[in-house]
Amino acid sequence: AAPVVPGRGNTAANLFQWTWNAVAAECTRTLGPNGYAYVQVSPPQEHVPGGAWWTSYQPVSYRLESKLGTRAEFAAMVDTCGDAGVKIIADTVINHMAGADSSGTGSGGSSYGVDSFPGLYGRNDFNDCRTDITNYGDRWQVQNCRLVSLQDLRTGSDYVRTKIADYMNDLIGLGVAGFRIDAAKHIPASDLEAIKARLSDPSVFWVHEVIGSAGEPIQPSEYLGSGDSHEFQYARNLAGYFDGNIAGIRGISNGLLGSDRAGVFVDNHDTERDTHGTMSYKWGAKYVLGNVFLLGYDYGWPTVYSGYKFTDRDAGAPMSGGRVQDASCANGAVWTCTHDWTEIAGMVGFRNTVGSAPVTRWWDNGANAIAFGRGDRGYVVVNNQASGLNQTFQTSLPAGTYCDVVASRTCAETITVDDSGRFSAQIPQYGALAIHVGARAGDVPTDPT
Ligand code: AAO
Repeated sequence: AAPVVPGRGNTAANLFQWTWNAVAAECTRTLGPNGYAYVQVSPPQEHVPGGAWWTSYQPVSYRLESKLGTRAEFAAMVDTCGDAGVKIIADTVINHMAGADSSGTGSGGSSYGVDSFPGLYGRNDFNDCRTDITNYGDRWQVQNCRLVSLQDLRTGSDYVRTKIADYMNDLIGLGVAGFRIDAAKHIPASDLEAIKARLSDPSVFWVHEVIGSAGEPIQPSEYLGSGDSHEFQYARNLAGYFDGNIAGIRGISNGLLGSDRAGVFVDNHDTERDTHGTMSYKWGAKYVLGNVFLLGYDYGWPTVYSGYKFTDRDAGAPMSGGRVQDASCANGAVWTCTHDWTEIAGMVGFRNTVGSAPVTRWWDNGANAIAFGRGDRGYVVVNNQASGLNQTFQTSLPAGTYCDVVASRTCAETITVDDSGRFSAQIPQYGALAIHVGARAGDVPTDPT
């Protein structure tokens, strides 16, 4: 898991395709106040031109000049977010460069083409296999051939390792605290370990994007030598429970990575678009409940995904003049702003308060409603039913009047826990409730200003 920041936990928000200026503003406006410890940003390096979101995943050079902002803007974002208590995790694309199907001028003015990244990489810096991966059952092919025609870097070479380490060291020098390693499955684990050893801070946090899939030879567990791995099966399991019934959701992590090594999310930018059997914002109320569970339960290191609305899989965020327009949560027609939904912001605070307290006092109705405590620190109820739930719950909480942090930010709804730790509540259909010792009536302002 990403290192815990005292008083703030380690929850991350992933602001997909947000510009550096917009991320900076959001750190101050919502991410810091909501209690996030990290924000994952889209790849910052120079990339191929075009309006699709995925140009971010075709590097042209390691200059920090992109549709998301300039180097100076990136540096300013790191500082502004740092002041708000939020550290940066950079999505880094180091498996490959641009696709072999295009050539031209990148977002920072560098020219590029097949085997040609002047001053950086030439033909010898790419693997000899020059065809596309067709069989994920073939380890050699997955790690030596091209992922969707992307020119595959020879990460076994000293020179390529140095260039990648230089890039990551540049980001560390700017204050970046962690990295998502894109397409890690396509790089031998030993190459990644060798690259990490060259960093100015070899203990910096890494999480590998390795889409675990039954029957494939390369699995997320193989990468634990250089960091954590994302656990895609968690997201698939989560969707399966919420689509069916959640009474058995305590088994969600059976057979998965250990909790301390698993990066978990309800969705990410790939899974919300491609067929992965996961939830997305298009699921509505169940998606909110999935996020409540993600943040309330004690498995894995959670990242809340926040992107933009789309119908066309390839469509990028709105652009003007070669740059993505600054995201704004006021523009709800475009940006989902999941990270600032009342329920989710409330659960980030919940997670920060309960910390590592174990799951206790489990309750379920054998169908589609569950509840559990986190030691004597908090209690959550999730009702995945099309009807309301009226129930009395036994908690380990001290008696008192608590704010339902899912219902409001202003303690507009309270829950009274009696001397024996019980409370009764009515939870709406497809609704949730969460209380914790960090938000009792009187603790939080009831006036939003
Ligand atoms: C674009 C165009 C291409 C063009 C290329 C070059 O779309 O037509 O050839 O440019 O000009 C993103 C986009 C791509 C885009 C690319 C470059 O998604 O559309 O290509 O940028 O601009 C594999 C990798 C995984 C990768 C994923 C997309 O293993 O690393 O494909 N994700 C990352 C990023 C992603 C990005 C890249 C990598 C490239 O997050 O956004 O691509 O930088 C199975 C395998 C997986 C495999 C998937 C998809 O997964 O196990 O390893 O992921 O297939 O091929 C169930 C199954 C599971 C299956 C999954 C998905 O969950 O259990 O096994 O479904 O089907």
